[in-house]
Amino acid sequence: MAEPFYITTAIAYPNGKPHIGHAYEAIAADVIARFQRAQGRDVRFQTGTDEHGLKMAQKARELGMTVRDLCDEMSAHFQAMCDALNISYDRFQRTTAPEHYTASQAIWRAMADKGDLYLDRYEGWYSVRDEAFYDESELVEGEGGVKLSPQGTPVEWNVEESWFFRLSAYGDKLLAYFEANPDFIQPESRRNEVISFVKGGLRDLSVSRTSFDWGVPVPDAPGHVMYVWVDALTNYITGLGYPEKTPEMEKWWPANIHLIGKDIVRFHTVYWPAFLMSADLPLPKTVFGHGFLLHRGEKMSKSLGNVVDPLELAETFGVDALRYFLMREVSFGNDGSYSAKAIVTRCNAELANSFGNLAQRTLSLIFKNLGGELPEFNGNSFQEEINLAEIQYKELAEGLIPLFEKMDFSQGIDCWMRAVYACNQYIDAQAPWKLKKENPERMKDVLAMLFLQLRDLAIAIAPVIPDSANRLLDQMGIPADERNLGSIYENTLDPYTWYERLRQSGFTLSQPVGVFPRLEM
Ligand code: ME8
Repeated sequence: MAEPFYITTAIAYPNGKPHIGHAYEAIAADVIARFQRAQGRDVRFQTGTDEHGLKMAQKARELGMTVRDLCDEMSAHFQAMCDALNISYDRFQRTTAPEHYTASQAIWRAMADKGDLYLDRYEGWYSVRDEAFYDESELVEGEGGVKLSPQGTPVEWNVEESWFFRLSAYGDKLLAYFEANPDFIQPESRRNEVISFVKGGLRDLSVSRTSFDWGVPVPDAPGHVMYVWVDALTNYITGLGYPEKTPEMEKWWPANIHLIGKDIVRFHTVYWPAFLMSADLPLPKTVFGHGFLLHRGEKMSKSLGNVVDPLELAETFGVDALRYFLMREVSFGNDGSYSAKAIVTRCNAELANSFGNLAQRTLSLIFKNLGGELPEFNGNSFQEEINLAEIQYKELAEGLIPLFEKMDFSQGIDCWMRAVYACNQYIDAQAPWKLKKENPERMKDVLAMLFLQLRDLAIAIAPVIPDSANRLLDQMGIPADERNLGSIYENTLDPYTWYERLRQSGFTLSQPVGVFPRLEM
């Protein structure tokens, strides 16, 4: 039975259209999901929208719409973005869905039954933009002495009756959990930040609001809606049928990865685990806080209005070019910068000129010189082939695959590029176009060797650029059920079986069609 692997993204606030930061997170999660599927795991991938809270209510008022209409309109844009970017999600969870009210109220009741909720008065600072409460000591001073949150957003003094969650009781349990599970918070730098935050002492958390009503009603407490983060975090189990003990809950929970941005690590590694402990539910295995995409060194956000439309970028340069660039250029976990020029330069150099050119040269030569018939493979008899096979194994099986498993995508793609370069060096050195006259038997060996390597290169990069890689593999006649990463190991041990099977099946190449167009500025 394939090992289950459950991955989630953060659910975005649909108070505007998605920006490139949202696209980045969805793409990264999709690369992980596709990579894990190609490793033979049974993957469930959930994303969605976070539709409650003051921020949504205020935005709707500003636009003169009902909140529900705003949610419906904007949530559809997020789902459309996922579809346009080829995001292979299994479920899109909206927090205004009826089943989500059931799940949120159930976790609330479980925390209440534990004795972790009590009624008191909240007095303190709140940032609507972050939907977060802050301690006086965390605030920073902005221009003209105004108080700002540590994220640089405005805060307001808030006084209201509120339910509190006994977060203070969970500090030691959380620290013990972090200690026992060193992979829980990634990357390492975020782990250290969280540990020192918890060590500094946790205060009880205000978890209900009475000053507005756009939220999940608190059970048995008229006038109170849940603090938006309580219901938002619960989305990860709503989709599995919580509170019922469903087969989905049994199979997929706890999640393998919550993929989120660095600004919301505290919510996922302190609040959420404490809620789960309180409700007697197991904790997710990993929370990975990725970095921010910066546009000319500036943070992008809907609220600041310097938003880049990811769909425009995808339309201009192609979905796979955008996906490749983001995973290649940004060291995963760190911040990264994007520009149109950088996308064009990177994709032209690596996809069009290196990999695309290798594929086009190899397949065209087989098509033109051999009528599209795959040549018999007698390779591995020459040192050149042995060397190339060794490089490929090192860069893909021992390079890209373990690096992608660790979510080190840029280094993994670096290995892949070295494997591509090695093939290009091989084709240049062997010059099969000359061998046609000089030594046609040798030409066949070289082209067969290149065909073998091309298959592995395409399978290895498919999680990043699924559409282009699959179009190439389609042209090469590689059956869909053979496009898994395990076949890269098998190929090295036994390159003949699949190749002979394909040859014997009578497959012939058609005129190859390039899949990596050169991009223009
Ligand atoms: O935080 N670069 O929603 P959100 C990279 N609803 N990632 C970015 C980014 C950028 N410039 N800007 C935002 C929320 N993100 C909550 C989440 S989860 C239970 C609730 C990331 O719409 C951000 O870090 O503000 C987060 O992971 C996601 O986009 C949604 O952000």
